[in-house]
Amino acid sequence: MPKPEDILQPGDALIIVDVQNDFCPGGALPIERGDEVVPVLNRWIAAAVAKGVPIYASRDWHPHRHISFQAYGGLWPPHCLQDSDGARFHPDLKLPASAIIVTKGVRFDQDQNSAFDQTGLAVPLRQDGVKRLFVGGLAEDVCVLATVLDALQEGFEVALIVDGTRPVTPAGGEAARRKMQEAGARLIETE
Ligand code: VGL
Ligand code: ZN
Repeated sequence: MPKPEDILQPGDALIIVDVQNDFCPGGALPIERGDEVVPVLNRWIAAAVAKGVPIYASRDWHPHRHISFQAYGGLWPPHCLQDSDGARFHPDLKLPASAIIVTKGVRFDQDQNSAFDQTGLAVPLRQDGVKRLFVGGLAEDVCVLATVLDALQEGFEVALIVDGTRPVTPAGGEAARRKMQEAGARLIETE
């Protein structure tokens, strides 16, 4: 299987979705084996740094009264509260200082699962001439799915890092993978 350093080239960007404590075992909305994406994505991060490929890391960053929380009509327990430990990136994720943080989920009136949803993320990517995106993180069937579909809609070539993502449920993960592939994403495995 190919290595990240053999894949990444100028014109690419690495998009790391929501690798935050609350989505890992022990967190408020834990994804089974969610922490296993960290060593995989660290290899992609190292390769991106070596190749001068920009790294974007999104984070879910909710106010206490967020519409996605069960108490306010949503699906989820409270998670990724702004400035909380749960909202921090996983401590082993080796993001360089040059990584660009994309904050989402701050609106009171709607959720923003996609890193592109009202963040303007496509703007710096286009300014940098980025054509191909490599996407991994959490969760495969929620925010990774939404991000990949939006990225394709925005006209980017998109590859899902299959071993660098985990779903909330196995069935959800399978359905999400199928949707991403049908929408035109490439599925790549590096481990
Ligand atoms: C996510 C559920 C709720 C995600 C965010 O990052 O996939 N999932 N909020
Ligand atoms: Zn959320």
